[in-house]
Amino acid sequence: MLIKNKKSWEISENKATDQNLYINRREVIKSMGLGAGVGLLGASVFLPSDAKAATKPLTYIDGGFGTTENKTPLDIVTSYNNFYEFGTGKDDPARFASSLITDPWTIKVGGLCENTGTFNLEDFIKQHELQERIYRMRCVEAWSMVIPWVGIPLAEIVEKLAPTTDAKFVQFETALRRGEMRGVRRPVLDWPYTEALTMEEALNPLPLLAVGLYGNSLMNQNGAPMRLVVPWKYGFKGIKSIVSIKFLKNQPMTTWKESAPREYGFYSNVNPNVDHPRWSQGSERRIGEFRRRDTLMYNGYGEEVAHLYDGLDLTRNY
Ligand SMILES: Nc1nc2c(c(=O)[nH]1)N[C@H]1C(S)=C(S)[C@@H](COP(=O)(O)O)O[C@H]1N2
Ligand SMILES: [Mo]
Repeated sequence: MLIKNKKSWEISENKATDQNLYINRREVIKSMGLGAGVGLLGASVFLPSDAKAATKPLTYIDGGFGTTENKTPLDIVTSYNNFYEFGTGKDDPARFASSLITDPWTIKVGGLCENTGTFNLEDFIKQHELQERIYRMRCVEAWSMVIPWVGIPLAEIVEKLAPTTDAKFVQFETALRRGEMRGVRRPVLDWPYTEALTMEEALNPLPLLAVGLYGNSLMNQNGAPMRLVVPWKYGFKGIKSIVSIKFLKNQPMTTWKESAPREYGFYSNVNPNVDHPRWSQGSERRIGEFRRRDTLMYNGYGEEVAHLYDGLDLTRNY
């Protein structure tokens, strides 16, 4: 007991030191006026060396989803984010998410499955081999990136947890820590952020529980220590900093659908033919490129997932 306490104290002390170092380096960069060349989007200043300093290298295999497209540079992936728990500005997560304590981290597994319980993240991960998957990510706001994720196929984890035959949906929940997440002090969304997939979607080979990107563990702004990536759906389905996984019989409410049901549906598959009520979904701005790109049906992953939606009316926003 005593040893355990001492250990966790040591960890937080180390973390605090890292954070200060990290902030100081950013201040130095700012004061040197080096920001302009990096701040392509006017987002906060971030150099790849900063990003590396706060993460650790991972061991992984090639997950078989390469790309000929240009990957979005690391400094953009880690500085232009949506993570409303830390504020609604694109640069808020990079500025404020370091306050989230991600070690130790536990995941609660519940609902209709055999292996319910509360697991340490390391125990959860160590039974699996990490894979790199390079996926397009299309935000519902009509911008996109190409990101080399490192993680575990969700299907592998679902199979390990052994859902019962009654389980038709899997629901995820983000941490809710008022002291560590400055954005949750305002009722911007109905916290905690939740998302869900049908069991069929969860068992498809594409969805990834990501623990890293560009070969290193995730930074907090990208959803450390573990977040979902569902490349054929709008980015908001990719819930960050997951603390709970639950198997359900009925379709649960999800955060963005609850917030604006006429604008965001449960499925939210990328579909260039169904516009958002306030903007077109026909094209997108690939961050870092000059010309807009056409948005692809299912974000280009139709071969893998179109069969999941046979019989669904694709002219509607679900
Ligand atoms: N908990 C939580 N998860 C979230 C969000 C959020 O605000 N809170 N934003 C979503 C949205 S809208 C997008 S586009 C992606 C962005 O992921 P990235 O910042 O790692 O690129 O995260 C998604 N996951
Ligand atoms: Mo998004």
